Amino acid sequence: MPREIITLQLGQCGNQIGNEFWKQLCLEHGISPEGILEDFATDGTDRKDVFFYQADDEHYIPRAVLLDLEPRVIHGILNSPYSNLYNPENIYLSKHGGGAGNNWASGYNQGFVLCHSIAGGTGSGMGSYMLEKLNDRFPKKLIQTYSVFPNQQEISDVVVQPYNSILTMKRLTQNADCVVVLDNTALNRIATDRLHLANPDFTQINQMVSTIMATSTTTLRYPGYMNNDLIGLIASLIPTPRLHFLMTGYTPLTLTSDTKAMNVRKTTVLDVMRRLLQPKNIMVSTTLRDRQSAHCYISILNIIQGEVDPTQVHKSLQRIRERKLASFIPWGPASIQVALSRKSPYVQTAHRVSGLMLANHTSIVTLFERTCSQYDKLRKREAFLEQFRKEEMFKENLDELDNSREVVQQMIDEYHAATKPDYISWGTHQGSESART
Ligand SMILES: Nc1nc2c(ncn2[C@@H]2O[C@H](COP(=O)(O)OP(=O)(O)OP(=O)(O)O)[C@@H](O)[C@H]2O)c(=O)[nH]1
Ligand SMILES: [Mg+2]
Repeated sequence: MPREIITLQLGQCGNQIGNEFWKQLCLEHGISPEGILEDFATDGTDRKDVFFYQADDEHYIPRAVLLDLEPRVIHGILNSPYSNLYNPENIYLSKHGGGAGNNWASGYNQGFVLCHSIAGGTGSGMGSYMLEKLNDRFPKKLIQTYSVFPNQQEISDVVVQPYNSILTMKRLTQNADCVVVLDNTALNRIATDRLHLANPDFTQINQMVSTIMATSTTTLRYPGYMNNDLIGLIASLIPTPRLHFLMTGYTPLTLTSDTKAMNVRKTTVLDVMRRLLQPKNIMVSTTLRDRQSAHCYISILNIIQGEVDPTQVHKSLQRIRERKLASFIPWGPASIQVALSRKSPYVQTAHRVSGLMLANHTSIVTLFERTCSQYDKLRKREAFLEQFRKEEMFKENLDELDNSREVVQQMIDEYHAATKPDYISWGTHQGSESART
């Protein structure tokens, strides 16, 4: 039964984080930068075929499509040791190449992963277009994204960032099944506070990103007894379709370039699960409480790797419940799932146990609300709209912007509603309203 995943990398950010992801996957599966299986890795029981396919000469090629409207980043990849890893037919550097989607999509079975930023032009605009097209053409396929949100503490030279973000967030709401939110604000904070980097650059930030991406896919690549397909993984985290924006946490964090081991004394399953619940380890900048809502978890999936005694897992979950270390939605059962995952035998780590948390938490809206308020300020002043008005979609009017803002607001409202006990009936109310119109 095929369970392949196609990765689409769009724009600078999408291609940079995508490339880091493939480097990490090559390391974990014992594949050289040229795609050749290393001698030490020939009898592995991992699933290389989820993300790679084999050419006629057996060398491994990522199922990745690289797209950008400017050549610099992709040229960089093609001038790196990984230049021969990718299938050159799947690299598109111009608008005209982007439409030839047929050859890579047909025949593959499980789903799509899209890597992009929401704030630039290519990853957000072309990413939105791809999301709509994939949804149209493959309505039953799962679409997951890794979406990078801009650093809100940084003055951007892209003045239209809030417009781009809102337009993209509409598509992420309507056309993706699952969005893993990667928040540059939080990633920078973690790099500064936890990794003690004075001025973190994208290479360092992207190492964290690739750790998250690689770990979130380990259960697919190293099959165990649960969560070894994308659908199962997502179904457990997303109980209602629109609340599909996930935050992540990882511990212990180290940089691969860092030779000094982390100053964590010991790592047990309980330590790891407790640390994952601490706001300082969460890679999205949110406020856990605000005027409208006491935010809470909708669901949690912890992927734990390393030397784990399964009985410890049960004890840890009990401890978390007893001590109320996490608050959960009032309309359903507290859902913390734990997947114990094998890890690559070829990559050495300093810690006995490590963990990734994928969490569906209502406080993600505080990030979206900040984006909306930036948007509202610009929109009210009608600032920087000339470039938009030149494009077909905005020639007549700016309805698409206003509509996108509404779609994002409805999604935000639903997250707030999910903090309340009567969320289930809020859902029916919305449903009957849309049925009437
Ligand atoms: N984490 C991370 N963020 C990035 C990276 N490169 C760019 N960004 C963020 O992405 C946003 C800018 O989008 P880009 O990906 O550069 O733009 P693009 O998709 O190439 O679109 P163009 O405007 O057409 O160049 C900003 O918020 C940047 O902070 C990266 O390698 N890693
Ligand atoms: Mg670019």
